[in-house]
Amino acid sequence: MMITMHYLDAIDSHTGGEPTRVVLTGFPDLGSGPLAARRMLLQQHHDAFRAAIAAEPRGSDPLVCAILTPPVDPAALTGVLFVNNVGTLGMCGHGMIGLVHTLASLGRMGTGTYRIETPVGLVAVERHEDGSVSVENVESYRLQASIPLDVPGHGRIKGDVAWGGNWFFITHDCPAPLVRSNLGTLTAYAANIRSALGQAGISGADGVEIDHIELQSPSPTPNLDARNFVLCPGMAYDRSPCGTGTSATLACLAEDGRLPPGAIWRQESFVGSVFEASYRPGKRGIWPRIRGRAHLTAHTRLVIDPADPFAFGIP
Ligand code: PYC
Repeated sequence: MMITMHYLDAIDSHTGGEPTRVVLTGFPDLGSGPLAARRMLLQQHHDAFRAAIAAEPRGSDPLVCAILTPPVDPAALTGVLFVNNVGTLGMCGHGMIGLVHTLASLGRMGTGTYRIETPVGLVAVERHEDGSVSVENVESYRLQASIPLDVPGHGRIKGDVAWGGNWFFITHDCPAPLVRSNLGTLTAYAANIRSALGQAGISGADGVEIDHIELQSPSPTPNLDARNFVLCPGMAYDRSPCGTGTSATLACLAEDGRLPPGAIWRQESFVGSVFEASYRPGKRGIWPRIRGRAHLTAHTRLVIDPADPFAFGIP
């Protein structure tokens, strides 16, 4: 139980409109075990701190926080755990771009290639001369292709189950154009898909819940390959084109023979921001590479006041 004010230093940024908060100091110690174990430790013992930094009133629904933790492999620059308003993430593409931009702004990295540990594997990042960042994500693959799903109110749809560092259900069956005026309709539809997946017992590998739903459509913008709408686990939509969702999409495109290795895929987000993506073949699937750009928005000192009834979020 805290009896004095607690402070955490953080830097906020956004990547294609999607916010990231890099927590530099003040988060409870997560030990020195493998990052997957530290993720579990966080879930089991420090969930209140997660809510304090990521959820309202200090955070917001779309915000992803990047908690720095020492790497296991000394060759890696750092370890990172990503959390949001409702829990933890395996990986986060927009968040990784925000993290690299933030560390560069602090002088902790220059241009060139670095490795960063996540609970789902090692990620290679490259900061380019122009300030953009490439992320070579964890190996991504499609688990199930074109599976039918009955969605109440919509009938039978089809979609792919794919891994891009998080689990995705990706469908081209959209109830309305992917434009902002349809936000309510798209959110309700994607939420229905998520419940229908649960009810039908459709999951990622090892029974892990599919907690990200990606709607894909052609982009109305010339020279862009597709536009998406990604519903994140906490019911917010991703303002960025979603790095892990784009990775999962690439895995499906590769398997369908629709995108050759090395070719550029320009993925547009729901708000019009763009990631450039490509891949090299892997053993099980593909190794995706996502390029985007982040911008700083704040240097913040978060305060947790023990007298605040909402110090650890709004229950
Ligand atoms: O960019 O991978 C991503 C992501 C996941 C959730 C929000 N953004």
